[in-house]
Parts: sequence; C-alpha cells; structure tokens
Amino acid sequence: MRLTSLYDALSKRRMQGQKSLAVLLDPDNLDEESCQRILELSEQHTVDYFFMGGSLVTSVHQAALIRFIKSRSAVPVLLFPSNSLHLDAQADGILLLSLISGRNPDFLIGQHVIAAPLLRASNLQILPTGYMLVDTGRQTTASYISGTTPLPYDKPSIAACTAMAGEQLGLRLMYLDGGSGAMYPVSPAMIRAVRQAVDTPLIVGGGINTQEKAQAALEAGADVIVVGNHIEKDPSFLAEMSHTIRHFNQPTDSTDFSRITRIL
Ligand code: 1GP
Repeated sequence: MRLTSLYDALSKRRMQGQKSLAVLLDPDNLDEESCQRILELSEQHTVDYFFMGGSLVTSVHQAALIRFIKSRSAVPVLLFPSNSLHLDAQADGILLLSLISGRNPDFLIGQHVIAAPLLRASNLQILPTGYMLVDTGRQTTASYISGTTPLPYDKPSIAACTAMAGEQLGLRLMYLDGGSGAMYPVSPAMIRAVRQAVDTPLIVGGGINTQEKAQAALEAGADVIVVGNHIEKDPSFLAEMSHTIRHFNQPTDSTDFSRITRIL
C-alpha cells in the first residue's frame, strides 16, 4: 500500500507541534453557491483540508462538488465516507475509517473489503484511520447509521485503550468524533488521554462552534480540528477558526525564551 505524501505532511506537522484546520463539507447541506463562499473564505484564511462526506449522503452531487472544488482550490480534498458507495477518485485522498469504537464488523472491515479493489485502482491517497465515535448527549446520525454504541463521554481510559489497540493494529491516524452538530464536543480529558496513549496524529471534531472549544481541544492535544456544522450556518466562523489555529501555531515568547536558555 502507498504511504502517502498527505500522511507524511500531517505526521511532520504533528512532530513540529503544528495544528491544522479541516473544514467538513457535507454534500447534503451544500450547494455550489455556499461552496463558492467557503472557497473564497479559504483563499483569505488558511484551511489545511476539506473533508468531504456525511453519515447519510442523500444527494447525488458529491462528485460535482468535488469537481467544483478541485477546479478552484489547491486545498486537499479528503473523502470522509460513511460507506463504500461514497468513493470518488477525483479527491486527493481518503480517510479510510475503521470504526474502532464500535463492534459492527461491517464498519470495522466489511465495507473496506468492498472498497479495496476500487481504492487500489484509483490514485487516492489512503490514510488508515481509527474512527472513534463519542457519546455527546444524543444519538447522532453516525451512531444510528453505523449501528454502533459510541464511547461513553466520561471514560477517557476506554478511548485511550481503543486508540492504543488501533495503533497496534497499524492505523495511522486517530479521529475522535462527537458527531456532526454534537451538543457538546469531546472532552479535553478524553483528548488528553488519547494523545498520551498514541503517537499518531489526532483528529478531533463534532460540536466545535466557539473559539474556546477549539482552543480547549488544541491545548488537550488535537492535531487537526474539524468544523462542519457551524461553518455551514455561519461561514465567517471559518475565518475565526483559521485565526485560532494560526495563532496557536505561532511560536510564543516563552518558546523563544526556552530556546535561549537551552543554548546558554
Ligand atoms: C462530524 O467531526 C465532524 O463528523 C464535524 O462536526 O459538523 O459538528 O462541526 P460538526
């Protein structure tokens, strides 16, 4: 299997302590006009990735949207598929999700078997991802459609052991997700526990709709913040999130100071 430049770049950013912003584009909630607005904003405010997908894609225009984005933007498009029907070779890569928080074999390996020859025949970069759904107060489309029980919100140690097992099985990224439009995001305690348990880049999303929530996730150890719902409602939130990430990535005075003391 190809080890990919997208994965290498993400891994390098993690080693350097650099955080990233992924904007989730759900084809069900997006038309060309709103997509165009997000693309314009992403020209002015750095976006590192577009994730494309949703738990229940009912529309048929995902392919047209990917084409639209690829013709207008250099931001990599990563598929975030809910099943093997949502593959599209126009994207740059795919988060190949194994739903390790659940016990539904179809989402642990079944869909992957169906997708494997299609993925091999495509040029999609494959990013094997341990996907962990977390209970954030109400049943999400993702947990319903996947037929899985999410991780209990207040059990960081279960999340940590799940991520550890995923890493030992060879998964290269971990994704902690409260589900789109979650009432509250994954707790900093759980993010911290997973961060300490594994070395892989850590993606966190679901219910991030304020600068404070994003900041808390970044401080707890998230490498990539995913925002979908709130940017759909208020596209200017993209600028706020981009600024939060850039601010986090700037070296601080204290970092400079520690470098100086090391030299002395
Ligand atoms: C959902 O992590 C993503 O799978 C993003 O969630 O839509 O709540 O931002 P939101």
